[in-house]
Amino acid sequence: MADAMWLKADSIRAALGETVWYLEGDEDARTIRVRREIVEFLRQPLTGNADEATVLLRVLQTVPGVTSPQGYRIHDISNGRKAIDACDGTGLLYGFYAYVRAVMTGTVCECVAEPDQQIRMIDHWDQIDGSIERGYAGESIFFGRMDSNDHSDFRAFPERDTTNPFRGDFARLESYARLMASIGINAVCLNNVNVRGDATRLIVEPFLSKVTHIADLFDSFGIRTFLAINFASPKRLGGLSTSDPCNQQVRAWWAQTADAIYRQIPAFGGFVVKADSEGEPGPMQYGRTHADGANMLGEALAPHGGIVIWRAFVYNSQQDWRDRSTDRAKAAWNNFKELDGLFADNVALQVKFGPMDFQTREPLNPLIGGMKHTNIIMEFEITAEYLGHQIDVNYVLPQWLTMIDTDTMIDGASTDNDDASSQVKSIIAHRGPNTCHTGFAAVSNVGMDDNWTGNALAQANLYGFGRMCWDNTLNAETIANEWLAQTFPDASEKTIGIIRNILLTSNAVYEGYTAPLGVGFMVTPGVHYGPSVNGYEYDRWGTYHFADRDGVGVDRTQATGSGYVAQYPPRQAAIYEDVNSTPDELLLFFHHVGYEHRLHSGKTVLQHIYDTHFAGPEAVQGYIKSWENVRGQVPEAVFDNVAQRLAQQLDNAVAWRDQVNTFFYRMTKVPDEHGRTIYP
Ligand code: GCW
Repeated sequence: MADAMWLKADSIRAALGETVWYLEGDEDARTIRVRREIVEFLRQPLTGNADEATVLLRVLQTVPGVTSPQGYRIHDISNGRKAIDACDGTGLLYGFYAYVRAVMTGTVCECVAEPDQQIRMIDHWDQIDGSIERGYAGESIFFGRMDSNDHSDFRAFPERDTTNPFRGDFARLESYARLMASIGINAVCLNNVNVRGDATRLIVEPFLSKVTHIADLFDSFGIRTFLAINFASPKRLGGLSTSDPCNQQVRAWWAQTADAIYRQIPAFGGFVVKADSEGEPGPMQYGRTHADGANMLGEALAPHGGIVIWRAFVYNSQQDWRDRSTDRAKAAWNNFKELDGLFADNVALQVKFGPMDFQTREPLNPLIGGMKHTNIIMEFEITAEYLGHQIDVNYVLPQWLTMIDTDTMIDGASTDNDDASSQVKSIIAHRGPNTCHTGFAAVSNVGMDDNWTGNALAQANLYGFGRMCWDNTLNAETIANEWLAQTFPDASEKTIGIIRNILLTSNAVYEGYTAPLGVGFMVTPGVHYGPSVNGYEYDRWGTYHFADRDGVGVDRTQATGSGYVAQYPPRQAAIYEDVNSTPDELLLFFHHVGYEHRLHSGKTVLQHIYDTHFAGPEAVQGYIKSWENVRGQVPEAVFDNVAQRLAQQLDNAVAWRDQVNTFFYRMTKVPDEHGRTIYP
């Protein structure tokens, strides 16, 4: 039986006490869902008489302060009785979960709430064989055989039924949809953006009918279902001789395909597209632009209100390390900047937060802020591809929140970092041509594992992503506290404090013992777990650190380097151009410096590397010790799971420490100032 994550019906019921609910509103899918949540999920009394109720849920024509169908107001009416009011069933649903959260976290108060980001999306990289690209928590919750999750090697089922790749575990999917709706997620893409083989057929029958069942369920939770598509579908599925986006037959094929999808799934969200990227087909094969490709799909979806989410993760993945003229970091800008303003209103460009690829530390992708006339969705990765595979504990909210608070410094905005108008979160929410089609998306970290996320503590990132999308002002500690209170409702303050401390320090610890100072990619190639300092150094992916006996880092300045810095607005570019004003944590991303170079911290680069790599395993040992103190305080399965992962994490941190320290010691022959062991 899968753990309920942060919504535990028994605990919620106990906390709600003698609540009697009353529900008034049109019987749309969301209102019906609220009714079912009360009656079936919480098993609480629902009365037909408003006077008998202690909590009233009402869909009203107007609600003071509420302007969006997603918004709600919670307020006292009389004698401790509460009302949750909304103008739409969707807002009512969010208000219901907000009320539950408030009760569980002891924060019930009067409030009016509306989401800060319009699109709050989870992207699954799930494959129809049940495996998940970059998944670390078992098989897909959507695809695969009902009984297959015990086998990590899906190839053990050569006879898998390819006519029905769906797992069909609707109890699991309902729990998942509930969890997502409770944190405000309103869009989910079911399948991997690398759409290969039979996955291409998800948009047509017979698979489409199966998608319909999932989409209907999700719709009742206010979640729109998206599918990732293969750009070459007209050729591969439609039997056409081309997939050229300017070809009339191709356009007609997409229009008919969209019509057929919407006949089945009126609330279908649209398509997610990875095109001309890492070997996937796209419009450039036909000499067309990304805008041609995206707009052609936009045209097919527009009559139905659907949107195209076009990914900006496009770069030359066949680079030659000998060629120093190319810099992968420049690729997204070079591919997309000139298309700004050319995308249709119902197209959003999905841009990874950094210019490379979800590393532990990257600067902001300059397209965010740089694309002024394009709807932008900022992409995060909850699944811990480069962040420890949900083996190493890594609560990443502190870093995500720093990113969305970053001042893009566009449009000559003041140097005041609080200038909301040029902050990332504000740019995304307010600057696209159609702000309904902007927001945040993140790659899912869930699977069929009992605890959903491999490491139970990794649930906090999923929870935190949703909360961050809804309310851009929350801080990492508040989010952690919310998650802890709901996930461990019976734990003592001391236990909560221990886990909170692990969570809040974990991201810095992980960053510290992996690739230093923003240089990135010292991971084992392919799997991306564990150290391999030179693993990607001579590879084709454009991921180099250029360490030699004198120094390390990538010169991306205009003066002497790749010129990437010039993609930023002048004020930001000036900061990164100068080695002295570049923040320490990004130093090696922007500059190639000597090992003796002094950081703002006062340490040399080399000593910093030694120190953070010695500190990593020590911190993990500290986690292991303090985790011992929560034995008996959290469910045994959680205790064992985290204890086992921490032991693995220690091995990993030690491997990183020794390989990275030895690498730099061999380069420099300079010992650690504190005489700690570095293997020669
Ligand atoms: O970093 C890469 C990942 C791929 C992923 C790709 C992408 C889905 O290693 O696994 O493919 O990013 O974002 O498209």
